[in-house]
Amino acid sequence: MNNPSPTAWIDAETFTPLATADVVIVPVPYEATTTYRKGCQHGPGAILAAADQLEYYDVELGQEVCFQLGIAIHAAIADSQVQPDLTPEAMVREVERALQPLLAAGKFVITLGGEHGITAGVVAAYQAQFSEPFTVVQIDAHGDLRHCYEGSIYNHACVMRRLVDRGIPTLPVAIRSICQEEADLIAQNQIPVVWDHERGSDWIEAAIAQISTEQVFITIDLDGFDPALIPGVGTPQPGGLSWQVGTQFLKQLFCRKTVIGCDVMELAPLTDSVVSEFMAAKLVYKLIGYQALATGKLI
Ligand SMILES: [Mn+2]
Repeated sequence: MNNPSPTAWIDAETFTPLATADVVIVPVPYEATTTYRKGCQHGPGAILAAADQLEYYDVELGQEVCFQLGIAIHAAIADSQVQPDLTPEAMVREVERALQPLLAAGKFVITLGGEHGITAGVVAAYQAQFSEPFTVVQIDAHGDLRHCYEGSIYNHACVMRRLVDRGIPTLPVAIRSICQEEADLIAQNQIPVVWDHERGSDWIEAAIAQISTEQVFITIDLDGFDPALIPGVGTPQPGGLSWQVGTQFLKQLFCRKTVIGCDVMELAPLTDSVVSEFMAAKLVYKLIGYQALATGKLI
């Protein structure tokens, strides 16, 4: 049995060893190109600290998810505090290199950011490992489809463009802030955007029907959720997913598609509120629970 620590489902010191873990959490506390409120380099640490306060028992799944599979915490990579001069381009390569052996070993990896630009390296590692095509489902307030922003093609505002340029199918969800260049690209490439203002009662069904591949990678920019729920993001936007609807969508994705991995990005903790990191930690636990449900690991 790969039981986690009895005192915390997500404790870096007493956790399941990497070799026997089913799920590996990879913290990437990297921040260089964020443009408004800074602080996402502190996101992974805040999520892990908040996770320590969660109940093991998932009320929706009706069991202690963390005892049904082994969860390991990887050492932080591309840490801005350790490597303050690491360029975004070098970071993307470092993330890709670090994830590859984990994916080759069959681990289910959840990457924690850090700025959304990290996803370019994350997805490159999945491309190297998985020969079958996959769709990147993006929960985000912003399109992130600019070719270049503030002089860098690795800016967090460009991350989805990097994936589109590589021919990866994408499904952006809860989008409510783009520029003209992005609107033109969406029209030209016929990217099936689930606009936040157009989400009706049956949007989850319609969204999943737009996914043409069996395999899916999920990238979550936390600003895709309602900023009333997660105010601790760098560039908040009104609107977005509620907790119930967001988790329902994720559950459907896990149960109806083959989710090959996830990342949770852009948490920039506030100094006077722990709501954002607590919600992010619970979201990570839901991702683990849904993966366990979809792969038959729950009792
Ligand atoms: Mn984003």
